[in-house]
Amino acid sequence: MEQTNIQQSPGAVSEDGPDIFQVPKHIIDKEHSYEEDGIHSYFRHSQSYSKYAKDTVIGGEIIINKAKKVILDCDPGGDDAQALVLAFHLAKKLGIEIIGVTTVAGNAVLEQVVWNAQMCMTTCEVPLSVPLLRGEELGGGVKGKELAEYFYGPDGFGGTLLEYQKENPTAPRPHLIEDESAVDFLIRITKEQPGEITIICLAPLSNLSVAQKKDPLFATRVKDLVILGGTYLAQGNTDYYCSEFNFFKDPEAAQHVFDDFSDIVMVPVEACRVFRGMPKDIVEKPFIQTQTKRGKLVYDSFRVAFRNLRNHYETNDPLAVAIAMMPELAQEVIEKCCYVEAKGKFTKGMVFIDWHELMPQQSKDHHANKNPRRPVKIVTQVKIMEIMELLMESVLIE
Ligand SMILES: [Ca+2]
Repeated sequence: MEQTNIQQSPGAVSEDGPDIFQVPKHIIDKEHSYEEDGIHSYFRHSQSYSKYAKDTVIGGEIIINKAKKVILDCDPGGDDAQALVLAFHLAKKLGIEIIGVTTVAGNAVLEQVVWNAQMCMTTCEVPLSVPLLRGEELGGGVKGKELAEYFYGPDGFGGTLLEYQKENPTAPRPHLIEDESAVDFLIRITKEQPGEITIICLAPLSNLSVAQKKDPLFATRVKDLVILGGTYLAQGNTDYYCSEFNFFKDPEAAQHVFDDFSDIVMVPVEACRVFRGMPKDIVEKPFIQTQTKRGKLVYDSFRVAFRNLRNHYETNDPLAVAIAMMPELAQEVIEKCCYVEAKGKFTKGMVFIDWHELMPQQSKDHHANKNPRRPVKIVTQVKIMEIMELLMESVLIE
C-alpha cells in the first residue's frame, strides 16, 4: 500500500486506503518558521484569529479526500494560469485524471477567459482529448471594469492575450473549444461517472449553480468540491471587505452551492495571505521568468498583478489545486457549517460560519433536521514551503 508521509492519528486509516488525508487533532506549526520582518500587520492580525479558530476544532479526525478525477473550473486570470500549470503538472506526476476544463467569467469577460484558458492549455501541451468548455457569464450583471481588469490588466492576463491577438490577428485559436456548454458538460459527465469527480473551483461558482438549477440531482453526483474562495474571518479582498472576490462576483451562486453541496473543502482567502509572511526572494522564485514556456506564461500573465502588489507576489488559486491533489499539504483544517450571505450593505458574498454549532447540522439520519447541512472543511493554513517547491517544479519542467 502506498504510504503518504503525513502524520495520521492512530486508527485513522479508512477503507479508502491511501486516498485520504486525516488532519491530526493537534495542529503542527513547527516545521516552518517564517521571518517576521516584513510581515504585513494584516497577516499577523489574521493569525491571532486563527489561534481562536484552533480552539474551536470539533472532535474527531477531519478527512480530506485526495482527488482522483478532476474538473478545473476557472477564470484565467493570472493566478489561474499558475494554478492550471500546477494542476497539469501534478496530475501527470500523481496519476490524477483531468476530465475537463470549464470556464466562467470572473477575472475578465467570458470570451477573454476562454482565450486565456486556451493559451494555458496549449502552453502546458494538454492533449486535445481534454475538453475545454465555455461557461457562464456572471450572475448579477457584473461586467466590464467591475471584473478584475484593474488587478490583472485589461484582458485579465497581464496584457498577454491582447498582445498575442494583435501580433497574430489571423492565427487559429489555440486548443479546441467544445460546442457543448460547461453546464451541460458538468451534468453529463457526472451522470457518466457519478461520485467520482472532484471539481476544483477557482472562479465564481456560477457554472455549478446553473448546473444545479438545471439538474437538481447534479450536486449528489459530484464527489466533492475544493473551492478557492470565501472568507472565514470576514477579511475579504473586495470593496465589500467581508467577502472574497469569487464569492462577491456571484454571491447567489456561492450561496446556492453551499446550500446544496454536502462535501466541500474551502480554501479561504485568508489562508492565501501566507505569502505575505515569506521572504521576498523565496516567494518570487516560481514567478520569475524562466526559459520555459510555462515560466513565461506565469510571469507574463501575472506581471500587472505584480506591480499592483507593489512588486510582491501573492497568489490564491494554486493553493486549492495543491490541497485537492495533495491534501497532506493542509497545515490546519477546521470543520464548521458555513452559509453565504448574498446581500447586505457590508456582507455581500461573506461566509457566515456557525462557530458555536447552533445551526442544524446534517446527522446520520438525514431526516432528523429540517435544514440539514454538513460542515465545510476550511483549510486555514497550508504547508507553504512545500507548495512553493511544487510551484517552482511546475514552471521548470518543459
Ligand atoms: Ca481564478
